[in-house]
Amino acid sequence: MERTLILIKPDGIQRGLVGEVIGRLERKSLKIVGLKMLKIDKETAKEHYAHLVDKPFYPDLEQFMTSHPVIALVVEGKEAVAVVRDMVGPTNATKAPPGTIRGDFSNSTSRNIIHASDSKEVAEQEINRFFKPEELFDYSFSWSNFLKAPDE
Ligand code: IDP
Ligand code: MG
Repeated sequence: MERTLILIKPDGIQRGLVGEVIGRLERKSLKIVGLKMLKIDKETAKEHYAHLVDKPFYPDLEQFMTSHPVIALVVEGKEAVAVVRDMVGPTNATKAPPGTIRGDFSNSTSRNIIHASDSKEVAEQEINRFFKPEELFDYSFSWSNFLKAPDE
């Protein structure tokens, strides 16, 4: 099973879309194996967005991503990296198709609700960047055990 890292960015939290985003991931049969709220420090932002530090919009991106909390999630499932990227849609939300998270909820390139790892290799690095091993959970539920649970 594959794992990928998701960040619900400050605009997603501010606009009340945390439940919507997590609900979509759950309904796609992606399993939440890690979840927390955190504030990203500038050093971590530079590492996470290393491919963008020379861009003119980087100062705004760093300021935005480090001035407010984000929600970080690790989800697990079949082809999770590609499946989640498809659910997220393209970076420029103005061009993102309806049905994608960015397409449905944003009309902006910089304030586009969500981050998701873009390859398996990057997913592994990003999961390690934001989660300690003990913050990730390996679990499964058995329906028959639920039925056996004592109610009184
Ligand atoms: P991604 O989030 O779709 O993977 P990246 O190219 O990795 O896209 O860019 C990371 C983030 O940087 C974007 O989600 C967006 O918030 C911001 N960003 C990327 N390109 C631009 C731009 O041209 N203008 C403003 N912000 C940008
Ligand atoms: Mg990216």
